[in-house]
Amino acid sequence: MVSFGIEFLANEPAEKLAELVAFSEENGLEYAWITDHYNNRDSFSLLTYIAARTKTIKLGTGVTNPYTRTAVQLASAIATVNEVSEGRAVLGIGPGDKVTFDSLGIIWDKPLETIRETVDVIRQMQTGKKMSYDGKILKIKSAKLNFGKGSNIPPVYIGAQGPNMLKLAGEIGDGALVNASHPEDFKFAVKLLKEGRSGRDFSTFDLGAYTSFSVASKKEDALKAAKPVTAFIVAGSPDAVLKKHGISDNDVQKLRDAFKVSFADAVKAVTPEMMDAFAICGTPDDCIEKINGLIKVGVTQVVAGSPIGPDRTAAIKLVGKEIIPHFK
Ligand code: F42
Repeated sequence: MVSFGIEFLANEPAEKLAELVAFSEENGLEYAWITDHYNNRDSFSLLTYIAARTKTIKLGTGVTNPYTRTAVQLASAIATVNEVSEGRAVLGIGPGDKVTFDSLGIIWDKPLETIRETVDVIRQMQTGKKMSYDGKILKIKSAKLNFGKGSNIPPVYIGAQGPNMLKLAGEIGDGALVNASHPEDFKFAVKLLKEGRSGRDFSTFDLGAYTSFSVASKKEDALKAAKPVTAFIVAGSPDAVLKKHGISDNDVQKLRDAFKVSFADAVKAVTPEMMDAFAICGTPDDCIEKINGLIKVGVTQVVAGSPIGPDRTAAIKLVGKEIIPHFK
């Protein structure tokens, strides 16, 4: 059974995002993921505001990191969202990225161990009991949340791409959010996630495809909206990933050179192979076909990420009316 989520960047006012998430809820989406970048609005504040404006949709950080907030602060923040949303919070957490932390003067060290220990501390804190922690990285003499009944501990999803992070996600996560839109990427991810799970039951693990998604009644409109996002993904992807998707060096070089001239030129250099590799895009039927390919390799949640469609509300409606019913 596949569930549907939607991603919103935290770069819009809370009121606007609350409206969009409530509309997503009305259209049958089950998860709303709010991105977390220090220079955008605070993800947890937005989730708390959205929680008060919605009833059933689950609300997650998509994804926070263990460096810009301490583990105990993350524990309090997600427990607050959980309290306001009456148990709908989900903690999405990933290692963040070195470039950002370098510019902030934050030492981005041992991301694997840091994620492992941060998740451990957050889970212990959610019990509401007094705790101490003597990890390789985190040392906590005594900590206790003064609220939260410890009854329902928010699930933890790991934002992961690299092999070691994927293994760790399989080992400690209730789910994972993998930034990819193509079955080939998920075949790779599932193998590592299962390795991390090492024999434990994988059937309850929720593997989220955090996709670049664009749906419209006319394919060309969906394509037009998706190409700019794909141009960025290709420009920033390691060569090995591009090779794996059979994208020619020549096409990649053309796009990278075009970026130096103008963004419009780079968008023009996006090829159909690039769109196929890095986006779920087209009419509802086109998207259904791609989603079937993801389900076949083990994806259990499809997250509609930017741009969602040329017209976001029309796209959310198409997801609700024509795509989700196909999978029920
Ligand atoms: N990042 C954000 O900051 N904000 C977001 O809103 C966000 C959303 C998001 C959604 C889905 C998703 O999948 C990722 C998302 N990200 C977001 C990005 C995320 O935070 C990470 O940057 C992204 O997942 C890439 O991280 P990664 O999975 O590739 O892991 C990094 C750390 C990596 O390099 N991993 C390698 C690996 O094999 O997994 C090496 C890791 C490793 O082995 N490290 C060793 C260790 O001990 O930690 C140390 C190695 C050494 O000696 O330095």
